[in-house]
Amino acid sequence: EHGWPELHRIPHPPRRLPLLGDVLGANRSTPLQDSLKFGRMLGPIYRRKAFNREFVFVWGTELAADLADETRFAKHVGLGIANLRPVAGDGLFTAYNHEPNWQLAHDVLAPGFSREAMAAYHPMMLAVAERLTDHWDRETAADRAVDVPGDMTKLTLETIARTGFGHDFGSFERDRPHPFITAMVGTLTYAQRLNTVPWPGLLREAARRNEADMAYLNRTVDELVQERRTASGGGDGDLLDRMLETAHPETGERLSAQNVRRQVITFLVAGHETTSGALSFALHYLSRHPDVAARARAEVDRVWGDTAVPGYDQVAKLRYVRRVLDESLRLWPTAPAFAREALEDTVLAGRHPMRRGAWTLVLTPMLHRDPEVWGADAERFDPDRFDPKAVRTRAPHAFKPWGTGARACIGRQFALHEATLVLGLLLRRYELGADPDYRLRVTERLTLMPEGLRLRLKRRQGSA
Ligand code: MNH
Repeated sequence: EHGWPELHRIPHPPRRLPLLGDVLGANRSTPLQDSLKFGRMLGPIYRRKAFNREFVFVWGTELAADLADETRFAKHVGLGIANLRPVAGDGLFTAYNHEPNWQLAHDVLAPGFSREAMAAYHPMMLAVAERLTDHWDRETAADRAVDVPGDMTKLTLETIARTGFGHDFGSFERDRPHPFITAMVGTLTYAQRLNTVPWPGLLREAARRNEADMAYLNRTVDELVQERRTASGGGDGDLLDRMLETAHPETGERLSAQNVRRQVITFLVAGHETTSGALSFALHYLSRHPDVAARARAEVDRVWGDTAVPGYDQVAKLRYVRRVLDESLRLWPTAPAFAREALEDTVLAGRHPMRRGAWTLVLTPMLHRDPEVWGADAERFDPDRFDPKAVRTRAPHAFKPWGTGARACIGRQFALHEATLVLGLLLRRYELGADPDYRLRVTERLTLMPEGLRLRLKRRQGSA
């Protein structure tokens, strides 16, 4: 039961088939980009049918703004996210709103993203960035192009592992991705594929591999926790310390061992995959817009001067670099959708009745291209869309890369600090040369990533 009494008023694709519904002709490996095509064709609210179930999609700004009302709507754990429950259970990202472990873990972990906590992560973020530039210096000296998404994934995995868990995966010392990454990509891809078949039994072979991937993730995490429990010193109040040691300030409750396992997996995955994509898209656009890159680089030179190592406070001062990131997240929000459900019977935007529990998926890449807000040139990359005056005068809730409300991204400041710092360091050190033959292709595994993006770098004169 879909819970939309007037579903017939919501447009759907013209060709519908029994059983298969609207899936035929759809590309199974790019469900999100497929949904964007339907969005362009059908407008700000539409539905698709898959295996006799109706799904409602929304991308109009007015509708998205109404769905942000926390008194009438809340996060819905559905589709791709629900498929991650076997791995991440009631971890922060996949918890149902009513599960007590959500509030408990949220309250215990939120201080891990405070200003003080972030300032303590800063030197570790710098150390990881240095491993990246060492690697890119070597590639560049050998006249090789660099593998942007591959290396951004190494960078962001090492960053969350070090800052959050005091762990080193040694990603930069490996030729192939760490098996943790392979297992993670396996489970994300499997979770996405589950949405493309009428019953999971059709993926028996893939399900077997998924079991093995999940077992590997659990093993890795158990070892990491064991390491900490037997270590003499703690982690100086890092995320793992909080998970293991910190009691809730009011109730005194602690996370159970099983829940810690789920939080560690959640943070290792949520804490790097989307940031890696965001950095990769930003580098793609910087390489394609030399004027933007020059302006951003001039800002870095001006704000950082010749300080060898930028301090914590010098990162947020890179206002234009930050706009480059925002504009990249506008065009390719790397967690490209979030779901909202009605808390009571209500009427969406005064037009679409929803029963309690009915839900819809907000397609952020389309929301971020709504011509009524972003103009007829919404496809164009232009960081000036985020200068303070433009932001002040824009409709609220038109930019939602971090989701919305109580369940919005807890790691937002972490991701922004890390990504701004790294872009600053890279702009200061290299000229970014695009491959003129590269056409942006976006791969999906619930998250988005520019596929096959390589850049040729040149060390800048006098860069330390
Ligand atoms: Mn993050 C939730 C996007 C970086 C940890 N994140 C969300 C949601 C979006 C999102 C969207 C809401 C999903 C939903 O409503 O179903 N997150 C991002 C993006 C980046 C990102 C685009 C980087 C760019 N996220 C990070 C980082 C961390 C992190 C870094 C951790 C260090 N995110 C989370 C967690 C949640 C979340 C945990 C779930 C929060 C909750 O439900 O309480």
